[in-house]
Amino acid sequence: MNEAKMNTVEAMPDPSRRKFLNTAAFAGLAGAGLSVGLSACNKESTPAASSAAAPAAAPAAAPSAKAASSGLHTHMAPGELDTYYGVWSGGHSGECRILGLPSGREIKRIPTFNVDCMSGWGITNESKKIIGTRPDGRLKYMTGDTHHVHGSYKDGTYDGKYFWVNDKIHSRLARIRGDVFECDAITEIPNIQGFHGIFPDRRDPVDASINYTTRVFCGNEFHLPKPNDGRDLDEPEKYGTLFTCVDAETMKVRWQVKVDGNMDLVASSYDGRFAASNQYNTEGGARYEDMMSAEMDACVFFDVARIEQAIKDGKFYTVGDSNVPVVDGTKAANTDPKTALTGYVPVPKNPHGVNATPDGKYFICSGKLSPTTTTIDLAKVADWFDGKLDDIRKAVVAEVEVGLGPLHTTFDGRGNAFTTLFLDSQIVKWNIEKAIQFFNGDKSAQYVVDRIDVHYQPGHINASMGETKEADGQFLAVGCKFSKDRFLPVGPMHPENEQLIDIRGEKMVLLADHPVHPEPHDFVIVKRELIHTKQVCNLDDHPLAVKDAKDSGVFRDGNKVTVKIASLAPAYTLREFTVRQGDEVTIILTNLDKIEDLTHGWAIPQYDINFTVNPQETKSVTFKADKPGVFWCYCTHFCHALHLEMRTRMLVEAA
Ligand SMILES: [Cu+2]
Repeated sequence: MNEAKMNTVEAMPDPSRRKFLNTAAFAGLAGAGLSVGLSACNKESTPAASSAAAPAAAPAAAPSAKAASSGLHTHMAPGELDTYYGVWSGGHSGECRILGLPSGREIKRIPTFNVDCMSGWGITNESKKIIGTRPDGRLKYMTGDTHHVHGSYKDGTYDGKYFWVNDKIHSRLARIRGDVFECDAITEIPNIQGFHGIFPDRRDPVDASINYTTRVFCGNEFHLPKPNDGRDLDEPEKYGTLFTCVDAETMKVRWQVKVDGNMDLVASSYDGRFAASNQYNTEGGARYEDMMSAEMDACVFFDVARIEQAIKDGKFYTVGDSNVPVVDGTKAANTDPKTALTGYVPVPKNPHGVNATPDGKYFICSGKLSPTTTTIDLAKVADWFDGKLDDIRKAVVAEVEVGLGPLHTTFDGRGNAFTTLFLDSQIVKWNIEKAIQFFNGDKSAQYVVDRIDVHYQPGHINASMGETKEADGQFLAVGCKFSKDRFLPVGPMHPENEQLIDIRGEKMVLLADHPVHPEPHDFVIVKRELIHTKQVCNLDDHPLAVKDAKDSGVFRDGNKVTVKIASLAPAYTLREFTVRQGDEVTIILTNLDKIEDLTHGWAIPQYDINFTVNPQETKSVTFKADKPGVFWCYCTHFCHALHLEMRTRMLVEAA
């Protein structure tokens, strides 16, 4: 597998900094007795020291604390706006975030799979309907784990319409509207666990006139019994994984494909023909030790048009009580390329990450447990599916060593790739065409262009517009999983460190560290011209809107009481309202203010209610008035000089 030899242009980095490397990262692997694939270019044998460091007094300056000056404008003067939006996941916080870049300032949090008491997400009826409820009205899930954020495309670049993010815990896909940066739909995918990577398609594989996103592809890591209803509990050989396609507009699950192994990250081709996912655990192991014996796993390609034709032809089955059509995409069932729905391109070893180059030619997989990146030529993959290439492995046009623990790759649009090296705590910049030359036998081809230390243990990486054909090669952000000594110590929980790197020149320049609340996984960087937001809501978007102050009042139907209220700074339209103990109360609050940035809040003490309403927005809550007494409902969001006076008495008469 290692035709290539390490090809380095730079000496070892500052050894004083290296002492922070590989403690946590290597400790886990060493504990598992693993040395797989990690020897080829191990330049330093840092012992697996305990990550429990000495008590954290305020540290001296971190080893490479000197600010780099590359000329890239990252410090926004007061009032100055950023030139890019960063759309960030928030990991097991369950949320998403919007950053301004290149400053790195966090502008907004988007509650998604979490409950957020600022906005009322998970508290209002409208948000509960999106998240999903149990028969008793409680939220179906209170937790979520967002990993991957990707935007909708038109003509190979972002159209700013939607962003999608996965929830790994409960196998859900959420959609975020690009015009308000709020979640508007969540879909739970049936019969899978460990829903990991996602990627939207970039154009339609069948209808050439559709040059925008209509599908979102979803990878699936964990093997499960099918269906997972108590059968086959400890018979892992009967478990399986399903690759899923969700409709971008309706958010309904369109189809699933049974596959071998675990599907991790996802990419889609610019021509719309292929989706692909890096696959590990070819072994199909249910136990940790069983997942790493094979030297080769795969990058699995899905021929989207063929899959959809097979479903039209009735060649599908369903699983359990799901009515989603499932086709067989296992390797054994797809041996004839001319009819194959899937193609398994062998890649070493437990690969992680698959990324499409901005020119649309290649997908790049990282080795994770192999120090290599694998460059796959999409035209050759198409040749295999068309019966013109005898061995799909021949679609690999480069497989070169780049460093230890390669995970994710981004691009500058000038032919260079930037790959995170988790174990080396570095980013390696390498030239794709030179790597192909080197792999073809030209051992003088210097494909590694530069390396830079990051702090510490990087996961995802993305360059400005790097996932589009408009990759502009200005800067990249890298999500470092450990911040260690980079920020003031705040106790045992450390933030993560998002670092910003100038990639305009030959050499990368580290520009900034930013602490982030754990734990963002992935992000995209979108130039601001592509995002068009609405700053004031539309009154007509909510059917229950209280459109006129005169419509306010208390409306009783048996023990169901609807309280209609409007807010108009600095007062609510009702000064007080009365309900009875035992009533089911629905409060509908419309913010009639039309001025941008004039948001109001609504909190009810002891009833555990708080939410905000933006200008011209309507939200509602429903609760049982189970406690008699006086409850001052007040505005929680500063709105006016008389904000503190903005309140209403809820009188609950004892039964
Ligand atoms: Cu107010």
